[in-house]
Amino acid sequence: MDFKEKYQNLVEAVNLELDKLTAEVDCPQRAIYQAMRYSLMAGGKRLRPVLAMAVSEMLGGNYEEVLPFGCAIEMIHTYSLIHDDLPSMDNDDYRRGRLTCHKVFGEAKAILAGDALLNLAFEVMSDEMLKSQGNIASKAKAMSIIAKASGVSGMIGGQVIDLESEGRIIPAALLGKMHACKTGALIKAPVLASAVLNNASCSELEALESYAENIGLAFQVKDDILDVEGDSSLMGKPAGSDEANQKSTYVSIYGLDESKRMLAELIDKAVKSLCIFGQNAQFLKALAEYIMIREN
Ligand code: GRG
Repeated sequence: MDFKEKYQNLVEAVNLELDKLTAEVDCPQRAIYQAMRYSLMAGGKRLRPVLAMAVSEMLGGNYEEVLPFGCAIEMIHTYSLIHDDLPSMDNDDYRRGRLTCHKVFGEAKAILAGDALLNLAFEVMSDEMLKSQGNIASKAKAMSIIAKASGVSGMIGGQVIDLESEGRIIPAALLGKMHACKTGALIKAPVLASAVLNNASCSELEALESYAENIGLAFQVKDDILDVEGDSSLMGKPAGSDEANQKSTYVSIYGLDESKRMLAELIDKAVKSLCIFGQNAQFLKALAEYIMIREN
């Protein structure tokens, strides 16, 4: 099976599970399901759950066990997008090819839809623990990895550095820290959570940590490049927003050519990190290459 076909199969499994987990319930508060599903089911790349499932398969597990954790991360990711688009944050009108959640449902419901997705993520993971037979400890560890990656030492922390950096040029080290937290943490989380759920050894964990850190940073460098030279119709949101919001990015600090060189170097490092897994790492290696050439 080629890379695209395999990726698509995993995305379909994620979409089916997300659909089940957010099925609308007939109740007076049903409007919140509509707002949650509007953003969640809008067709993102599903990179984070796909990473969790691919790591599981590489380590000899099946992906069904990690799927709820991957879906929980996708819910957290979607909540961050809804809140990031709000007028008090980036004030964006388009996301995933459609109007942003607050543009359709109003600001109050968009805030609540984001909160509800964050909460649901933890409902899903704690339910998995309650269903568990023998491996409660590894599920608790996976949930802890995901909680920390989403919080003050991860995504929210990165967003705070981002907010405080607007309108000024920040040192390269702070830019690296900001992105490791804001974007990198939620890309590393599915890789490490899945490794823990599959009882990975110390050397496997170390290799996967290096892979995840390199693709996490590469993902952001590519995002900054796309914001300058990407096609808005493919990205589902307008390009040029970083410049409009006076953000420090890899491109604004290092320039376009150097950013592209850094991107290729990060992907090379990520691919090399997986050498201990031999042939079994083929899909994850191809996934790293895809991050470099993606158009959305
Ligand atoms: C508001 C709590 C809070 C956090 C915001 C992650 C984040 C912090 C904001 C998202 C905005 C953004 C453009 C982040 C940089 C890179 C990134 C995470 C892009 C979106 O991820 P993709 O490309 O999106 O995986 P899809 O739609 O494919 O899922």
